[in-house]
Amino acid sequence: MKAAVLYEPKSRFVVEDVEVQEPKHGEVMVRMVAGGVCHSDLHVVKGDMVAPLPAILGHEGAGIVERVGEGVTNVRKGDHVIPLWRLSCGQCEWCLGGRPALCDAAAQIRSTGCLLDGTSRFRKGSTEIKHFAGVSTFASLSVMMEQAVVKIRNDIPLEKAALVGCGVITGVGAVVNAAQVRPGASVAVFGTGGVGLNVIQGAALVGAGKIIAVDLLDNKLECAREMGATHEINASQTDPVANIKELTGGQGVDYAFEVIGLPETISQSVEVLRKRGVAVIVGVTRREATIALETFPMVFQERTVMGSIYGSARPRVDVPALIDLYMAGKLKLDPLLTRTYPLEQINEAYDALERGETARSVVTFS
Ligand code: COD
Ligand code: ZN
Repeated sequence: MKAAVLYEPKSRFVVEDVEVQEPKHGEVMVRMVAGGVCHSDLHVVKGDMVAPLPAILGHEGAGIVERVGEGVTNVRKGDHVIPLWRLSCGQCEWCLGGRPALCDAAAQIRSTGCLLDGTSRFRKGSTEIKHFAGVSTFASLSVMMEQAVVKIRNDIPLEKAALVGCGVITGVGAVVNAAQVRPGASVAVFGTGGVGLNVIQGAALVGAGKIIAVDLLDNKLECAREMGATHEINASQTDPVANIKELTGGQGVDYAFEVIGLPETISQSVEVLRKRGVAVIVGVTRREATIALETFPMVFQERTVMGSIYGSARPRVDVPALIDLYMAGKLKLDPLLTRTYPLEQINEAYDALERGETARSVVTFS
């Protein structure tokens, strides 16, 4: 099968033939149809986020079950599925407590680059190739745990459905599950890429009032308006904090979301809060980064700062529900998918993302 392998940080993807082994007990083999080009993989490419390498990256995608290993009961050959980049074992404290995005087994898979039995299903000659986030969606045939796939209806085009597995659920979920934004509330969103646009879409879905989009690029801000932003600020031309204060009568916003992963924009997202405001950090910085927090307003204005991973979601429930919303015309996926590339052009797809030319693109497999 063909896959995009990253051998070391700060290098390009190598698209090549990789050997894939049969799924073992509790595992499924998925024929990938689309793999989402998300910025988080780029953090690994740049070395800002550490993952065991060499690995087949990709954590967003959609495909069709090709084969199932022994004991698999949730899905069967031919099912359309979305891989979950944080599986939920269903047994740990976090899964049982309704927080499957914090599953302990998912953390193990991510840190080892192996499936739950501690081994990998990918090889290139004598070299073991690791799994990424347990799903490795940049592979024409990928093997993952049964708990890492969710079955979806088969009447949605898979290149659209792919976006739901990361960008959509992460962004919409940050609004709905983490912040629990109230109708009429004011919202600021720092960073309107593939994930930030879905924070905007989530805010629009729950009936937020002002939805203020902040980015450095006008084309991203145009897309933000299409997704439901009511105001746009180009932070390369003006101070976003002063501007947000001005747009809210000097008060600030009820909710601010940081969807970039920079200490300076995380600080800005806290500075723009009004009384009882909540800042939600979605972007991941370099590991050693810290921010300074002005303590007085934390107490006297009762501010909250929180993080959100995977939209603080319950993906098995939320992924099919989001797909139903799209099919009912209530969730936007079409404007998000800017371009489709063959897997062979994955490096070009990431170059375009870095240049800010695409909101979301997917690679497809011939
Ligand atoms: N001010 C305003 N906007 C900025 C600034 C700035 N200083 N710097 C960059 N931006 C804008 C860019 O122009 C771009 O539009 C946007 O920020 C970033 O968008 P993308 O499309 O490059 O990135 P996404 O949306 O695919 O991913 C954003 C994340 C924050 C999710 C990602 O970078 C990240 O931190 N991932 C790690 C966390 C994680 O694992 N999340 C779950 C999987 S995605
Ligand atoms: Zn992602």
